[in-house]
Amino acid sequence: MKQASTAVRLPDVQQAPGYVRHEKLKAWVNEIAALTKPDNIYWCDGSQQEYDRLCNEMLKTGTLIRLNAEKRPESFLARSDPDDVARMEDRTFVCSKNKDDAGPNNNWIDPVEMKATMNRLFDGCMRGRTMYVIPFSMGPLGSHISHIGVELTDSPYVAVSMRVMTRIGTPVLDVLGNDGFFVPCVHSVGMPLSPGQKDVVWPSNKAEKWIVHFPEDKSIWSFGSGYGGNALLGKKCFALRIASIMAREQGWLAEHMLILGIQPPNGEKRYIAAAFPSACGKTNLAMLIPPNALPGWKVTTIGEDIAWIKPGKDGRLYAINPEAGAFGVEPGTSAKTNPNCLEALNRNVIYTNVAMTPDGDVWWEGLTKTPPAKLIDWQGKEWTPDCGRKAAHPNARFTVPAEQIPCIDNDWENPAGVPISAFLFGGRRSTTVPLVTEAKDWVSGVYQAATMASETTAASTGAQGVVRRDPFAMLPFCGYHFGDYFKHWLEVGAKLKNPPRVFGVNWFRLNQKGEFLWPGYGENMRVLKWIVERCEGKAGAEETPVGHAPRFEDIDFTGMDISREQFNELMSLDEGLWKKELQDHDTLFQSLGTRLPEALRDERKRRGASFA
Ligand code: TSX
Ligand code: MN
Repeated sequence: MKQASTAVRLPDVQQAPGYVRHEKLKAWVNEIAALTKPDNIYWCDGSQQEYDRLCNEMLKTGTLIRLNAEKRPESFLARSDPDDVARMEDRTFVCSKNKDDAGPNNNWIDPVEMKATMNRLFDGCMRGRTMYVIPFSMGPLGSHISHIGVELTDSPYVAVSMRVMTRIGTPVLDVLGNDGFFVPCVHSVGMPLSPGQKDVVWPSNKAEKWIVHFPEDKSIWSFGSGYGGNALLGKKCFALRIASIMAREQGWLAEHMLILGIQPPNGEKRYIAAAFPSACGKTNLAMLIPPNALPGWKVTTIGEDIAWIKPGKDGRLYAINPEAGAFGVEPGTSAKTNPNCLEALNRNVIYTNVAMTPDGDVWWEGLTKTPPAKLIDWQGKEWTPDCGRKAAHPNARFTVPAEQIPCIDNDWENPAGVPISAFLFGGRRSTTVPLVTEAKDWVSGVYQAATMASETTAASTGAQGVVRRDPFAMLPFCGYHFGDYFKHWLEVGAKLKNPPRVFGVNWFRLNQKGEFLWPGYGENMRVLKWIVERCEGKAGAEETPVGHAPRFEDIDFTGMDISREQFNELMSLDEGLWKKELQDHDTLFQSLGTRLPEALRDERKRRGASFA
């Protein structure tokens, strides 16, 4: 990045604290300060006192509102600018030297041009504000699977959110040492203040928003947005886009996956990693409560969004959750859909864009069947059930420490990671795709994951039932060409002694009347049980053109009302629909050109032949 044209002598308050020994880090912080020209630089130590102080400052400016101390102790509400409410995929760029390396799955601009743009935008963009220096670890401190980043941001909301979502502060600098590797992350809301100018509660830049990744530098620049994945750069930008690039270079996997533990009544505990596109209830699956009819089965959570997975010396895969908190969607979260999550949310939560009750509690669509008679909506306006507007924004979020999840796994911070027995790939499909299948081998599993898709919901896009391919649920998150990514998956699997088994699931199949054929939620435990027993060689299956599938008698339906006929409908393969499905796979594969691995082209041929 641009060097300060003249040596800038910073006032003493802006010097790095004495305990910072990493010269490259100090030089980079000074370089970015010289470019962005903040009034102050503040190095975060990560302490509770610091968190409390920053929250108190935001209470004064109105960025945060304190919630009812009895009902939601130590919890806050933030209301974002109505134009800054979600990740912006069309403003997200991967700027590799070679355009083809970014692939058709990423927006690309030449890195030289993009760096000029960044230097223009960031010049003086922090005037009137404090620049927070946030050293953070993705993954448990010191784990051989973890990596360190440093985010520079002019948003105190980002600083406190990063403390919940990652491990931050001086312990991270200790691990970093004098010359450790870190991913440099620069973030600005893009709204400098002139002397005397009054701030707004949610500063952002209306005209320009950029979320930019430089694969060769492993650096991240984000401008103009203060929301979620645009601004908390450890999450989607680092832990998925940049990490996926690092993982390919270093022989591991950075995936958009939940990790859950399954403890059978009298058996070995197993860990499963599962990828789902949005609107499939990933957080609900990560915190699933098994039905009473399956006594002794227990589910625990390692993570609900991202998994970093590394081959171990024993030829198995070991996974960590790189995050320390959850940043999840509120609408739809209830005592019915996810009691564990709801319990996690009763203290120490930063709520963003939910509605507030007259007594300072929170509410969102789906929390209760009947909405409260009066609310303040996510934009701070008075709301009544008949007013015709949503009370909470559909993308309203909670930010909560992972340790508050009641079913969090004892090993969720184990630096060695947990061994993965199976991968699950899911999607929301009203037709075509059966409840569950097992791929016959690793290549077939990679094919299944590469061709996975989900139907849009009216809530997510306004359009109902449009099938979108979302390979590995990584479409917005893979930092390089999807063809190379599939090849990397094939190569990682080929080196394993005992690769995890690969399963496909679909909780969302409908009958002719448009009703769900499968009850979902806790009842999904029956599918998980079959999966665990397959891993142990105990459960039966039949061969089908799309993999091994359970027969009615292979799944434990104790205490559940489902007939053989209903099950067969749920599992049925329609030849006409599958021929169309396979053509859709061709369209995806053609878009990847010569970088599509030959093994997947061959698998496509095999599948075509098996339906003929
Ligand atoms: O999260 C869901 N899961 C996974 C749970 C572990 N949802 C919610 C998706 C939106 C985020 C589901 N919705 C699931 C599911 O398994 N299944 C369905 C579909 C469904 C919806 C309502 C019913 C049944 C299925 N209701 C009744 O049967 C009464
Ligand atoms: Mn996600």
